[in-house]
Amino acid sequence: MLTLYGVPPTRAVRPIWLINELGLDCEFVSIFPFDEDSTRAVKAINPVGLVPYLVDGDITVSESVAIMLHLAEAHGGGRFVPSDAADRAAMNQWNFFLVTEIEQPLWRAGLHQVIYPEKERNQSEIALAYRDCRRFLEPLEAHLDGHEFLVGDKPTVADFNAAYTLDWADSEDQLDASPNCRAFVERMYARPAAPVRIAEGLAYLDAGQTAPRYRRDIERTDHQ
Ligand SMILES: N[C@@H](CCC(=O)N[C@@H](CS)C(=O)NCC(=O)O)C(=O)O
Repeated sequence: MLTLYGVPPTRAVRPIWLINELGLDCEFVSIFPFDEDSTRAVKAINPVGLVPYLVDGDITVSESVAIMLHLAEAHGGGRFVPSDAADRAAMNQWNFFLVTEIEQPLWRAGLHQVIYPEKERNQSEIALAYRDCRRFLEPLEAHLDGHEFLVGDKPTVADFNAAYTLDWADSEDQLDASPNCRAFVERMYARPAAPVRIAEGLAYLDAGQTAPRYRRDIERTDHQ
């Protein structure tokens, strides 16, 4: 039995997407460390003190992309992780690139926008972080020119990671000069198993609700 701690639209979306795609049975525990009590609760579950966090029998995994890789490798039956060594290296290259060069500047901007105490926030840090993010969107934009997926002709873990990370960039208005990245996000989120997008998930959180796992749940609700 799988248990995933975390809540959309945080980085928990990455493993949720894999769980949806693979049709895995999983218990979801909504937990979001937004105050001292919930931070303590997260620490009690995961010594690293972060969610998302996966419990898979005796195996526990922290770090959203590591959780995705574990899900695909342990439960994917060969889906989403290429067997070819060169393709696997390319997938891992994109996975690390996405979290270190695209996500980290977005996170840095977010820390100075809303997370740090007001007196510690620095507007110039936000501008620099966005500049760093846009610099590394350029090679991704070029790579996606004519490529449906990041590696080969089938989706890998890197594509789900990229779609979430680029949706984050889009929600921060950083994709205006990256039409290929934007089209990629739209394509990936059109998949039936796609999770909630960041803007939609935030709207749920603002309303004090937990977003559904599937984007199509939202579409169904919208049409009711
Ligand atoms: N690199 C981690 C980052 C996860 C992360 O920062 N999670 C936040 C929630 S969105 C958290 O648990 N924060 C707890 C804290 O900072 O105390 C991942 O990708 O899983």
